[in-house]
Amino acid sequence: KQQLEWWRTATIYQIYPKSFCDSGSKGTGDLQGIISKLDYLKTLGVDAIWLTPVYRSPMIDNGYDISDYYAINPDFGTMADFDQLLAQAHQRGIRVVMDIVVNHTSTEHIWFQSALGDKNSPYRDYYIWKDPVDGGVPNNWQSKFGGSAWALDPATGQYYLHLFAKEQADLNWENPKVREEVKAIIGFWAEKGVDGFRLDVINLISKQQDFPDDYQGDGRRFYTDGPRVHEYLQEISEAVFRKYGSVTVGEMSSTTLEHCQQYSAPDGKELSMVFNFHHLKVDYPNGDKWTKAPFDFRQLKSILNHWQQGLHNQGWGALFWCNHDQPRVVSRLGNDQQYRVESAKMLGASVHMMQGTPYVYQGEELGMTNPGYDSIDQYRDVESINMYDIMVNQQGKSEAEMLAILAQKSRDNSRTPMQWDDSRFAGFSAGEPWLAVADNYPEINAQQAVADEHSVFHFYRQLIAMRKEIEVITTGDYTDLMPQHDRIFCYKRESETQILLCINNYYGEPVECPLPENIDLTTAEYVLSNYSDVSMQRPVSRFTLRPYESRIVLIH
Ligand code: TEU
Repeated sequence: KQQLEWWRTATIYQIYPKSFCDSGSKGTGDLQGIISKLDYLKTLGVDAIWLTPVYRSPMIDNGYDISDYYAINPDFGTMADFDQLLAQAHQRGIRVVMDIVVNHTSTEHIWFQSALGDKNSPYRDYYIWKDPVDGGVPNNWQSKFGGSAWALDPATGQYYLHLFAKEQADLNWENPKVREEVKAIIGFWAEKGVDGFRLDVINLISKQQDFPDDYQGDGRRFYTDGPRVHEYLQEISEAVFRKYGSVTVGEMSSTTLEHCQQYSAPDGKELSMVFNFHHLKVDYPNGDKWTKAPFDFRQLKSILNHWQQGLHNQGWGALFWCNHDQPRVVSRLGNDQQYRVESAKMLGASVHMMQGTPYVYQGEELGMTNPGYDSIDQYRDVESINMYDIMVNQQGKSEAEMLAILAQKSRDNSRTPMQWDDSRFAGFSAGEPWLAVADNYPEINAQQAVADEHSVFHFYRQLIAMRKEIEVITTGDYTDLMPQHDRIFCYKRESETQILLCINNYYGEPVECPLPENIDLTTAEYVLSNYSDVSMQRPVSRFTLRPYESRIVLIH
């Protein structure tokens, strides 16, 4: 049997350095702070850490606007600090994955600074410039942060494309010099010993070259999974990823299963695995993120099922609920009050027993919650502030309504400082944090969790360990046993030698659970549950699931 690549049985921990740990009193996290927490991560049992960008940046989009790909942002420390982090992680058997943002650069990058205002700059063609149309923007594409996707270069009268903030100018991947620059950047970090790369919105890099108006949407269909994206990825993979044996995960915005089967095909011609976000839009009524709404449970299961079946033996998915762009999952899909611990564990079990590579976002292993901010002054995220301005100041939505939407949907929900202990500022920093700590840090923090064997932390530690011990989790096929049930998510994993059932009540009321009669439980055992009295029981076909109860059954 072919030797499985390490990342097929691994769990990767996402660190948002600005909010992880401050070694001093700046109020923002840094690399030395991460080094000080590597033993905590070793205890959790994660195999790798993914750092969101720590390169030099004006921090308009918290590092996703890079002004120098070869330098560390002094806010986070020095290159010597980075080298120390890499060495200290490797000493503990923890690999390091870096974030590569090459769909766009900061407008403070020297390439853009040279190109701006000078059509003859050797870097002008690194970006996407268009003449005005009817005296205005070249087409009607919208930025994902609100407003037009075009900004004017007054000196030349041309516009440049920015799919995100106007300070994030899209690179022109049609230009082979841009592709050579990208290979050099990734090669520099791979040569230092970085073990892999998370590729930011990498499926947006190929734009349809006639840049047509979009009369059915915001323009994304003319650049998402674009005409040459697979060609570009194969070129970079051939030149760098396969040369260094890097693990790679592509962040695929608004993508399709078919494209993701090609992006993450077992032949390794493009990437190791993909992030897709369809399952995280089931509380976006009509696809609109900026509406307060409950999530659609059946749609959630249908999407998870579609991707599990679609990638089995045809690709490889990242399994995740949380990241630095998403609200805290226990507040979003669970119950962050009466059943916070039970629902956080149940949600963890739901994805960790699937096929793919799980990603744990900092604080998810503690059951950290949304902070519930009640003033726009508490927010820092460029997207949230832009949308507040558009919806309140331009569209006239009430401030109270917009604050309720932000409290549910803002990206800052997951960016609150990591809660380490019950000391001031939750042990995150010795100074006032850049973003307010959630009020519940005295009860919800790592120190308390590590000391409590029934904490979410130790439940996640067991999930991570199970992936290495129970082979069917990695290789088995996937079947949803109750796709129509409106409260239970129950799926089966099956290989030649094992069957595993993952049974989850997604709601706060008890519910009868009728397992299919054809499942033989004679040799079955409960291997994990979020209710401590389950492990001594023998699995049966009919039982009651308590609020947010999760049971994992193994049949040998
Ligand atoms: O995110 C891209 C992306 O699809 C999301 O940002 C989404 O569009 C956004 O959250 C609006 O809902 C990546 C990074 O993860 C994000 O932090 C950056 O802001 C973005 O790219 C631009 O680099």
